Amino acid sequence: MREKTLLLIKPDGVARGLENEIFKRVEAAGLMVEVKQNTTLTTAQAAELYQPHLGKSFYAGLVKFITSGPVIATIVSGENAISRVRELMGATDPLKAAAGSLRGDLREANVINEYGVIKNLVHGSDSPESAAREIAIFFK
Ligand code: IDP
Ligand code: MG
Repeated sequence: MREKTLLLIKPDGVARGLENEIFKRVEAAGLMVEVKQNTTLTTAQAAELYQPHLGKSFYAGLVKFITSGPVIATIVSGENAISRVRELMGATDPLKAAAGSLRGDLREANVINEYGVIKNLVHGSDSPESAAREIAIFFK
């Protein structure tokens, strides 16, 4: 099924200048980066993005980190784009992410940041419902 998903390059990915490498890998996988938006999240946008994590011990850190600097929000489309972007990203913990995945190949030595949050470069929607909700945070 042809799908759209939100792929967001987080502040650590932008600060390290990894956007071209990330987009190259997405396109090499046959997916299309339809639109890109350079932005910095407001606290309200961060709260919406991370609404499923409300109540977790690392929630406050998540919001602080994602609003701490510029990000690039994109809509990626293609056949099974949601699961394929998740595969390209790799596991949440970069130390467990497979070789060949973005998080595995591009990880830093220290994977926890000053907010107590796992630094893993990218966010990708995890279901069709999340994709619709998350795309709407950035694209009207
Ligand atoms: P995902 O990004 O692979 O979908 P989620 O479980 O949705 O992972 O978590 C959202 C983000 O929260 C992760 O990308 C990571 O930055 C952070 N995170 C997840 N679990 C932990 C944790 O146990 N400690 C600190 N940060 C975490
Ligand atoms: Mg998630």
